[in-house]
Amino acid sequence: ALGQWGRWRAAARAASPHPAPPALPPGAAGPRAAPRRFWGSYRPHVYFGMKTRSPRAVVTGLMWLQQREAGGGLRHTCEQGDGLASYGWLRHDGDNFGVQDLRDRGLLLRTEFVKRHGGEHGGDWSWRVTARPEGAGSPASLVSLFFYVATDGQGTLQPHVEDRTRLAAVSGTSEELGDFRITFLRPTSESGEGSTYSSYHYLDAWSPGLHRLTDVVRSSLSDRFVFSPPGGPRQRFVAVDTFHGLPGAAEAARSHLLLHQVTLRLPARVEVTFESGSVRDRRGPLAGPALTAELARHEAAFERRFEETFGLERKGFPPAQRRFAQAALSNMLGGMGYFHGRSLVQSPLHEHPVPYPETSLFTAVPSRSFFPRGFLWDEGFHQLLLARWDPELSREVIAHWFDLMNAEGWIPREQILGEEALAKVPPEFVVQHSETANPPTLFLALQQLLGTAPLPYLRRLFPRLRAWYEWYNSTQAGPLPYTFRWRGRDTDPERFLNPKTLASGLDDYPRASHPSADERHLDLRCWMALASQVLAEAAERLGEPAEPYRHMQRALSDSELLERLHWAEELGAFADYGNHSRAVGLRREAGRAAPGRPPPAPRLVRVVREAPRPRFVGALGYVSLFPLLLQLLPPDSPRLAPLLAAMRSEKQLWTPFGLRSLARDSPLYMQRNTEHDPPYWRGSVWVNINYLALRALHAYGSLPGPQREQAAELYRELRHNLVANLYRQYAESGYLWEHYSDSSGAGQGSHPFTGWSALVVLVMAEDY
Ligand code: 6A9
Repeated sequence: ALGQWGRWRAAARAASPHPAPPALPPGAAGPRAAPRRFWGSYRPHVYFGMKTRSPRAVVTGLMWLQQREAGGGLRHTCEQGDGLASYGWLRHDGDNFGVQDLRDRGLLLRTEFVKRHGGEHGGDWSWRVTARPEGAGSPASLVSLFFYVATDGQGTLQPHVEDRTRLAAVSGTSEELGDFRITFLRPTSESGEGSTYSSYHYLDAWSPGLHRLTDVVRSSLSDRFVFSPPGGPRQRFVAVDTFHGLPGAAEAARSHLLLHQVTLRLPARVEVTFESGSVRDRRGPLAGPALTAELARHEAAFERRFEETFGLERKGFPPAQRRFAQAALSNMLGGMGYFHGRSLVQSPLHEHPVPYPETSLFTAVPSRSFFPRGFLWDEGFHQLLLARWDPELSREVIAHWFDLMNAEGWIPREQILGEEALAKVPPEFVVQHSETANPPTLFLALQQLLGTAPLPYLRRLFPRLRAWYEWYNSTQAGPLPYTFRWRGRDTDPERFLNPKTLASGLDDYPRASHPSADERHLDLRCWMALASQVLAEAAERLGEPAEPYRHMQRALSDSELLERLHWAEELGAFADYGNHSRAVGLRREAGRAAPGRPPPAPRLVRVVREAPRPRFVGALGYVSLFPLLLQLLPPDSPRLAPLLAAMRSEKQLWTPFGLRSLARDSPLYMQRNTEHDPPYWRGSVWVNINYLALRALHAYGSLPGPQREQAAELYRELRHNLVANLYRQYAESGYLWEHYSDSSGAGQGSHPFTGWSALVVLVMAEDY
């Protein structure tokens, strides 16, 4: 019906930017408008590195190698496979400084940075890396530290080499940095005194891009070197030698890499200074005692600000638990990245995915190792925490996200921007579908920020808020008025026990067994109630018409309508509705052997033992709680009592570690979805939803109503369980995790995961 021209136009809109003026004025992230935030640890996917907030930034980074591992074990990008016992920022203020510990088989590395503002290009900074043996590690072990600087398609670098092998400094210039100089100081003892015998090597090479830096360095290593300190034992070791190009790399060189390798025995300390050419009144290098003093000053300020913001000492948390909370916040701040590139977008009208316009994104990330990139609904949760620490930072991140919007009002869910981000994603996950949503949690963050956000900021943002809201209303509408439906469920129902709903963020959480246009999804409806409320409040602050949003908010929180559409009497809870069978299973089916070949492994296929029909979906879990989670139920709602009972029942959602995602007595509890797909949102404890539950219980526990006591009691117990388990797992495993086992409390999935799991800080602070 659209016709060729209409189809072409619609398809073009999927990959064109929204016409409203950007929420972030041009240049707002740059060195002139925001000099204090120009440089930062904005490379969350590497263990230690910095860059500027510019599209093709010059980057700096660290790699290391324990020489006993003979050529293997070169550490650079955060990889779970490296098996580090722990790593993460312990203190990081998001602006000026950070302190990180990394534990790698007997080696403890502490990485610190401090910035010093001045000039017109983001000022100076210094690094300090302290290496010492720990546990089974021995002082005799030989360690190499590799400090590098690399360009990304613009800028020039000039090596300054001493004694033929020691890269003492790099001078350079780039579009946004002007002239600069990086100096690699000579190693000292751990306390900064004296000097330590070391061997020096350097590499000057060209890489196809930043995503190949590890390969360039690894392929340049040679084991022909001998470490021979005067009077000490000699030891063979590997060092960068000559680079002969990457096998099979036909790509043009884009990245100039200069790398300084220092090889030494532990313990030792190495410092690096970055000095900007436009800083005129420098009082001397930011190194040695001056650096120690600056670090101490920032640490003290951080401690004070942390206590002022979250009050954990006041609340009686012991020092170890406060350090845990500081680490959770700090790794979220230290995990912020600045990304630049183009998404790949598939619209239903396009035959092939098309590249989205070039965009930049300043965002936190869920996990530095496994998902070091932006995720839309994760970000709303991240900003709940960051808005407490630095509301201005939060507003900026939110503006970045809204500027990713296309002409239709859609914001892509997963942001894979630039070659480094792309290198971490398997091809089947790259394409973003322009009819697929993700929970609009940015409204959750905005709800908190609205009251204090400056009006000019809100005014710029508002047209985009409205467009986003309208996009959900028009593209995710359900079959009946005031109902909603996630688009983009898995299309091949035979392959899955229950076709996934990635759009909802709850991936494999059970929905109607047979996806259809007749579904109504409760969680999305509740998100839209929240969105309506935030739109109404924003409109009122700006003097824009708010009544349409208020009307929608009233309709979506109307108890009678909610009951009619979503109360499942047989479940005793709220539920989705759709074409659903209560009896599906996976059956092992032997594959047919081809002549002369061994029989293929049996595979799991779905069997449907009861014909599906339109009905409520019999799954009790996070989705059933949404009217409570988002506080749409009035405190005197008769439905509060059964929901609280389901939460508190150990047969259903209660565990000693938090609320599990799906009731233990639910048919798909802990069921695999395919032979390759273990249960994910089918039992595990997830911190983001537990946070919402605590927030709601806290509210219901303080409002007059028949459930007040019960809610307050649940609140205390749940808060205790969640905090105690996350802390215990952190102390035992060294990490915060993506989700937690409902049977043992053990951390599961990717780690470190200081995205929404870091909301534990707000739970400790009871700041909702
Ligand atoms: C897989 C594999 C190196 C899944 O935290 C991000 C998202 C959440 O938004 C979502 O709710 N995670 C949750 O169900 C992780 C998704 C990762 C998808 C990409 C690529 C990488 O292998």
